[in-house]
Amino acid sequence: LDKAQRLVTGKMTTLRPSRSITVAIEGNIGSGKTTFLDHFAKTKGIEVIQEPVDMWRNVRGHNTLALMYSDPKRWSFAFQSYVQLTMLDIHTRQQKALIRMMERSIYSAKYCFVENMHESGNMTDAEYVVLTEWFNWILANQKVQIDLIVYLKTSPEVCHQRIKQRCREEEKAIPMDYLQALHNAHEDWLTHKKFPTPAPVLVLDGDHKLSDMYSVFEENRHKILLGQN
Ligand code: DCP
Repeated sequence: LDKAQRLVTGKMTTLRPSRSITVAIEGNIGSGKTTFLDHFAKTKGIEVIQEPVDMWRNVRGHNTLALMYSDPKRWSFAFQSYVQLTMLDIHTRQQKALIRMMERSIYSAKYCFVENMHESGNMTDAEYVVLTEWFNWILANQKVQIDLIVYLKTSPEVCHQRIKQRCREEEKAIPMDYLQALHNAHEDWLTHKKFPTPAPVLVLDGDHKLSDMYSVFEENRHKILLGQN
């Protein structure tokens, strides 16, 4: 609490960081990121930015998410190029509140998804280096600051269950192997530091049932709102 300002309004105590911060929520597909963001969106003074999945589904009439899942070898590069652009757009938008929370980041797009697509043979070496050059240029020339990563660590089996339940059309055929590979990619990056982490990492166990997840979020509220792991 050292750097924090404590604002006491009536019986409510609000914790605020001493400067504006950005918290990125990371974790596998179906790990519970949206639930996390919806929960904190209820707190005043937090700007929540959901992932632009709807933009990926409609790029001037083209559903690039569906194309990527239907033929990953053909479409992974185009899809991830657009993901990288939309993430850059979000990172560089002017912050509207003291605390910004965003779903994923340009970092997980590169270190988890692009790396996985390249390793699995769905992206050629040439496509991979072009995206990597863009990524490196962005990091060198743009402000893509994150102050805390909240990593929702959820087992691939639980993610699979949740994806089946929510029935997003494009994701119907996602196999367990893909979720396992993406889980490993998140672990390699955020636990084993295979790639640089742009901020401290707070790990939350995402395997609890929904009603218990809210307690996990609340137990960690102070750390999250102060940008500490
Ligand atoms: N996706 C992708 N490449 C990225 C980011 C996302 O292929 N760089 C895909 C995976 C999913 C969809 O986009 O099919 C959305 O994935 P997320 O895990 O980012 O979001 P969810 O809505 O699945 O998150 P959660 O269920 O945790 O709320």
